[in-house]
Amino acid sequence: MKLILAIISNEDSPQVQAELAKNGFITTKLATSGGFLMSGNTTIICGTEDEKVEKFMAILEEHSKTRTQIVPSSAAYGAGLYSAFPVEVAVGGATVFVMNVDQFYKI
Ligand code: 2BA
Repeated sequence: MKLILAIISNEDSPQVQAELAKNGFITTKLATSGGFLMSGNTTIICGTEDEKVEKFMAILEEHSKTRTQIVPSSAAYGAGLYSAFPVEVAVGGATVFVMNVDQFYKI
């Protein structure tokens, strides 16, 4: 059995969690924040069978992959960017830890 900790953006969280549930994953969602940007992100905890990790990763690939988005410069201003033109910013992305589980109890 594996324990997966997946840190994803808040924006991707509803879609990722819905898709995981649809595929039979039981998850717990934590409101977290990164130590570097100090902004909110979402950590999903999931205990699952070894053979289902691949499916979990495929769902993350589909729904929280890093991609770029063109935003008006005013939208990027909060991130410390300012330009007279729309700017391209990276959004989404996932940081995933997969750990072996020694014991698992439900009491
Ligand atoms: P990512 O590497 O994609 O990380 C996104 C978020 O995932 C991080 O948010 C953090 O909450 C979590 N995370 C990433 N690696 C981790 C790890 N080894 N252990 C535990 N949690 C981890 P932030 O800390 O706010 O970082 C946001 C983004 O800033 C990072 O994106 C990375 O591109 C950059 N970054 C983070 N630390 C940096 C540093 N010391 N120097 C330069 N850039 C940094």
